[in-house]
Amino acid sequence: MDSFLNSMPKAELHLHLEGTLEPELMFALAERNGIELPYASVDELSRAYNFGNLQDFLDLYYQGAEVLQTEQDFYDLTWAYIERCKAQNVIHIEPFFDPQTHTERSIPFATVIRGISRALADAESKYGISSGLIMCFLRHLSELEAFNTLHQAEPYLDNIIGIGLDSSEQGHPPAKFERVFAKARSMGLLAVAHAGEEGPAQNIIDALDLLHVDRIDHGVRATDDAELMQRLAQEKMALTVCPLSNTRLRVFDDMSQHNILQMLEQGVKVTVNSDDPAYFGGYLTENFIALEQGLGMTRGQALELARNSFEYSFASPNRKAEML
Ligand code: ES4
Ligand code: ZN
Repeated sequence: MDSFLNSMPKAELHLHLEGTLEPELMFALAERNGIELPYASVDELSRAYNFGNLQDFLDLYYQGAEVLQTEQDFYDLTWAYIERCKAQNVIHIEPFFDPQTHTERSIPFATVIRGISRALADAESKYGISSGLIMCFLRHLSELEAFNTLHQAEPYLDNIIGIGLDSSEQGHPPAKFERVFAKARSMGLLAVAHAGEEGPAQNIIDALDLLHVDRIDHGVRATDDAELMQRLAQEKMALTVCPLSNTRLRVFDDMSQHNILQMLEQGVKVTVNSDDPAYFGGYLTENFIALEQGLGMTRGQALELARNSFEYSFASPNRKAEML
């Protein structure tokens, strides 16, 4: 463990709470809820985490989430992640959750958001970890289902700072969600979207122009389009990049080929994030270590990446000033 990278204060801006479900907790919750998992052991489950692409991963990720049933399950999931943050000096987080993964199997929206929100409140009061929760729409589902989800969130708008868009990028471009994003923004919510992970640079442009997002999640395909790179730098549009995710899902064959430092040096406001750490082999510190080992990231670059995570967070001006 690299102690400089671990003790460096940092923020996490791209993290799926369902993606923090460690195999051990998955087994414990399955037992608690009387669910039979299709794996005999933690080892056998971990060995299945060998993905050829995004869809391979998503299939396992949605299956794993089925063990989450009660408000306490969502609390325990979130709290286990908070303990990881505490251990890695992650002082501000903006986690995602996917309500539709749960409401589709008849778990009430309230159960999900209450469990998560209670853990985030405890993170603030016990550890001083600040947060802003982001609700993602699953892009493989319909526009109408996204509108229904937004409607279900209305009683909980104080618990949510923004909306996001995740799941299968291929075949589900940003345009499909233009109207629901406009509605959410009119309600005062911020907006982010996964774009340019597996899909083309045009999806990044459309997320900016059609969804009017405040940040882009992933966005690594931006380097295919020189004009877009200039625009991102000019507009100080942050990208929440996830190095270990990208190599595990074969977006890049090897960390030595990752373009995050190239983007940083071209003035694009990139940040480092862990995406689905229980599935991709590490939390925030491990992502920074992978950049040091695979790309020769310097301490100066690490500090700049961490600084970007505070600067381009959705934290209040006062909290930002405290962190920077
Ligand atoms: C995701 Cl890596 C990734 N991409 C798209 N959607 C997701 N949901 C959870 N992880
Ligand atoms: Zn993601």
